[in-house]
Amino acid sequence: MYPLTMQRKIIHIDADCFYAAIEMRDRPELRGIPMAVGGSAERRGVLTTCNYDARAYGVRSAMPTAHAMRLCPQLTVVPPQMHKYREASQVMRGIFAEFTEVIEPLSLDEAYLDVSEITDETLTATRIAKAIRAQVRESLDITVSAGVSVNKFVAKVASDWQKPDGLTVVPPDEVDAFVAALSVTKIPGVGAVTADKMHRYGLRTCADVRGWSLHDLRRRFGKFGVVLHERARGRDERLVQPSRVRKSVSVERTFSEDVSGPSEWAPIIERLYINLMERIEAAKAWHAIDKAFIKLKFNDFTQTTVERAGTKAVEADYHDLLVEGWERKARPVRLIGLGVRLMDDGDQVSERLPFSDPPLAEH
Ligand code: TTP
Ligand code: MG
Repeated sequence: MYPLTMQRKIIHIDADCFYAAIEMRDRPELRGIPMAVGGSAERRGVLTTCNYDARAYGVRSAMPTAHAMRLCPQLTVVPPQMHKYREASQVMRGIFAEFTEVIEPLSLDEAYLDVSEITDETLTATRIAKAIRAQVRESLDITVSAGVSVNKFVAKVASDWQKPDGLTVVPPDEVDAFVAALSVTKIPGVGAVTADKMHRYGLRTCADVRGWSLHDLRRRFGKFGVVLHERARGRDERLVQPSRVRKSVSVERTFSEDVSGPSEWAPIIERLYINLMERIEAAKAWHAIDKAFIKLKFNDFTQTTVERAGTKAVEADYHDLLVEGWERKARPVRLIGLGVRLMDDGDQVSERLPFSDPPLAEH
């Protein structure tokens, strides 16, 4: 059996006061003053969002505009321009797609990314998050906050941690302590009613929840008790579900020191092959395998790929393909990738493929 102690790397991205940020970008006179996007008070309008200056007055999303005006009489309210927000959202998704195919958008301004597949030593999840933040700022002139951790729950809490314009990384060995101290209200699904109930039982932090057995949590909170039991321990197995069909599954590894060639790489290939099998299994993509492919980057930074159709991705194929690719240059290698291309017809592949369970930590 393959070891299943795989570590995932999940990034959650959420733009800061998204609609308001776009309006401030386009109308500089709105910057630095409390402003909101929404319907007018006279027409019993509601706010979609507001900038952080307005939040200082207690103004919030979904608040009736009339109420917001009482909290902050100088509030400037502008009407929404959805086409602009949709366009900005497209640009953001294009930036995410430069890094991974495994993107699950949650709304126009929010998405999960699974970057576990990227095992390049120079491109850690934290670097990817930094690069995304910088590119969004550059292309759109707005800020996004990002959270990086081992699962969706912790990544999402982390992206909110230092909003606006924040980056919070919770590495694997800090998840336990980070979650222990969290208020239960940070657990998605704990709204005002559940929070009140939990507080009545003395459950304020995730550490408090850990003191309860699964049995007791289920008894008091029903099915949601199972979620509470998991989240309180920083666990969340939910996959990042790409909205687009995957076209390939692959693993790759960059070396800190170049590998001279086939005579040296057998153990590396073996390990990568196991990772690839795990990926395919996690993506439930066995039936859709169409081709096997390899990728090599040489120490002169040129890159080559070799494909073989009509294979079910057996290990011997990869050895052949790697040798074929290597002989094109016969130079030391700085990156090796193994993958499969997937057919885009067939019942299951045309659905959203759940992806991706994590690789063995390859460093
Ligand atoms: P959010 O990400 O929830 O809020 P936000 O981006 O405005 O602020 P934050 O910095 O806290 O992330 O929502 C994204 C956009 O969705 C928001 O700009 C406006 C819209 N929206 C509504 O139209 N109605 C709502 O009730 C909420 C919460 C958001
Ligand atoms: Mg947002």
